[in-house]
Amino acid sequence: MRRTITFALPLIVIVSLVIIVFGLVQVRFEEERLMEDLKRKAETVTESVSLAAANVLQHKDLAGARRLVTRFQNKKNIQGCALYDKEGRLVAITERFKGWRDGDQQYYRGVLASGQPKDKLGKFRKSYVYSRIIPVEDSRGRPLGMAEMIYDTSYVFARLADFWRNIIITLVLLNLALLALAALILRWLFLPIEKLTLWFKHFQRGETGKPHGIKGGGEIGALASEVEQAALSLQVARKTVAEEAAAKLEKEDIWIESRLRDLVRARLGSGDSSIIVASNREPFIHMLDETTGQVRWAQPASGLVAAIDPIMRACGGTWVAHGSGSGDRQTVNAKDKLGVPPDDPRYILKRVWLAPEEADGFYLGFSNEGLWPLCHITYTRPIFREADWRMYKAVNQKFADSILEELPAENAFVFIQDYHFTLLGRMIKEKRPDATVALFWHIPWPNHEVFSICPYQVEILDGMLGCDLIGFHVQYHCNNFLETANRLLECRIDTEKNSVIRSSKETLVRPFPISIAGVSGPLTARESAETERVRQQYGLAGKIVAVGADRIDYTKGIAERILAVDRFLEKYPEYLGKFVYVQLAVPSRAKIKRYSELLDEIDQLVEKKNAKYATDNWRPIIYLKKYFTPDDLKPFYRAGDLCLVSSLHDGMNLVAKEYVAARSDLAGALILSKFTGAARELNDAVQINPYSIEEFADAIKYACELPPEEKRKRMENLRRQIERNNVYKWAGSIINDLAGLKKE
Ligand code: ADQ
Repeated sequence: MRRTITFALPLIVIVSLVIIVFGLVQVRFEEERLMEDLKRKAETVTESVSLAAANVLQHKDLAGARRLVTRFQNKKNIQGCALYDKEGRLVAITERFKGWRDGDQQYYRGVLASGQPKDKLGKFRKSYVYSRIIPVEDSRGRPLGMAEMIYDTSYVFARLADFWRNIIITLVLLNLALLALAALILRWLFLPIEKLTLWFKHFQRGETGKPHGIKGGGEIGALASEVEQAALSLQVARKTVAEEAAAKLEKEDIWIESRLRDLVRARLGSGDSSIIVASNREPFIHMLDETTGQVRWAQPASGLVAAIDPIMRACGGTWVAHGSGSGDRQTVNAKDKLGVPPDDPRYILKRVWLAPEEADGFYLGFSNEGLWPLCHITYTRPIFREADWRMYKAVNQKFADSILEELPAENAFVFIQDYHFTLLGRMIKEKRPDATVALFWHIPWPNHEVFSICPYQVEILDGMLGCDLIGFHVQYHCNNFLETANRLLECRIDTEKNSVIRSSKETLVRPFPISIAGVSGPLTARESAETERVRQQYGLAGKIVAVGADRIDYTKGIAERILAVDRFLEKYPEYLGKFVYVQLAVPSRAKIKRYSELLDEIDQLVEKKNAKYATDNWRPIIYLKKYFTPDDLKPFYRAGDLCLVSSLHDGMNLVAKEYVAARSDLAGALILSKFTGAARELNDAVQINPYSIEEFADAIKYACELPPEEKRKRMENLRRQIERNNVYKWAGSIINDLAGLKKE
């Protein structure tokens, strides 16, 4: 009933308003018409009475006057007549109006003095009355007195009341009819459509066995039958794809995009939308240009996005992330979703909205002022605020709720990214214990002593152990995690299986070194031209060029790099005028004090070192502080004879891999900090300790002077390593481990 009323309410309001306005106009019109009639009648009657009255008043015939006024006593409509002498005194009045305007001598004298008829609306006892009075004169125009007609106007109001009653009855009947109509439309049209939508929603989530329950023919029955047919075809197609994928998998052994897609279909089963990825950073951000009002999109500078986006492009599915762009809300549908990449949609991005105080507490505060410095050993003190922790928990819950809405009925697979969501695994499992949940930790995991300073250590570890699988980049971080769980939590460690068992729930802990999509093929003419353009634009032609590309973060060792370039030029002056270092750097987390201080520190350092060495046509450091698209970065990588990666601590570091991938010419040398996860795999890089500026400076010289053949060999090995261990293999290994786990 409530739905029917809600549905019919707008119509009822509109119809009622129209009828009421119409009624008001009609009543006003009717009232005016009735009063006009009455006045006309009063005018005629007073005129006719005045002749008889003249006679009676001239002869002071009191009996005649009484007879005259009594003639109006028995009229059907309540009316009366009064006669007055020339002083305005009452001579005779119809019986029922006795007491009429007693004492209102002034009024009568006024009429006598003006010699003009007068009419008036007024009240007599409880009735509304209308009166008309005219002066009576003899044949020579001398005043004899006055004659007055009085009418009870109650019948006018009675007529209007009748009118209103009819309008209200019409209104009630019409609204009842509208309600009945609404109930019929709902019953015959909307309820079946709603039923069908719900059925299809369940079907999409994998509940394919239920009937939709819509019976009967007609348009709705036909629609239901068509939808059922389409759903059936989809079900059959999905099964075929999964079987074909399983068959193909057995044949192939190289990890490429299509192999991963086949693996997902074969192992995770239920179709295109089976993977749900959760991360704080969204893979595509929409920004509103305030001046033009246009919305532009970009891919954020993030190693996580660089790694997961190719996987989602390959497998489809839904990526749930914080919608942080100023144009994000304008580009989603009613369910906060959009297809991405925006120019060629391959998977779904679902945006979760956070209020500024939520984003500050969860992202800037707890995640980046607390957990980030806690896990990176760079001697930046972590800050833990209770208010930030509360926001962190609330935002984890918000993401959990959003993800739970998306989970299919069966074969649900959630892949959580990073330190922003330590509690998410447990929250999802509480509602959907059947879901398979994996967490990948993109940053290092410190030893238990370091981690034990975190005031929320137990909640964090417990939240993470809600997952079925936790992945780190390297075995060393897995060991640190197992040791941390063992020391700080009530649990058992299975050293054979590398797993943690807590309250009879087992969580596997495994190393999965993340990577990029693969290496690029031989240079195209367009790519060579772009590289040349970059060389010309920045005056790099004929110079030895070193490049670095980073989010501006204190873990990346950017300042140490500049100091090393300074020491290199100081120690080996033969390179003055010949060596250029190009630093591409995009600011990040600039609202945090430590990051804004770092921005200033780098600005000043670059300025100081350039001032120290610059000549009229050369400066040693080119600092390009802005965002570059992945395609814009490549010509710089290709122009760089060296790439400098000097992180003080880094989970993996994808820039090192991107540089190697771009060097299909096999030229170029990679200088890589030994404190990156990448250093474990990229053995042919020139490895350095970035804290040792002297060693770093010497490594630059060493790399500059590597014989071309040696460079070539090293680059070949590096590229082979990346080609074999690409991001599809990374994702494939995680999915294989999870699928095995499901069987167990
Ligand atoms: P990040 O700390 O973001 O990633 P990294 O792996 O180096 O670090 O990735 C940075 C990404 O930003 C790269 O894809 C790079 O191309 C891009 N980038 C750098 N400079 C840029 C610029 N000026 N403009 C635009 N883009 C730029 C975290 C961990 C890493 C881990 C990744 C993946 O800290 O250790 O390797 O996740 O797991």
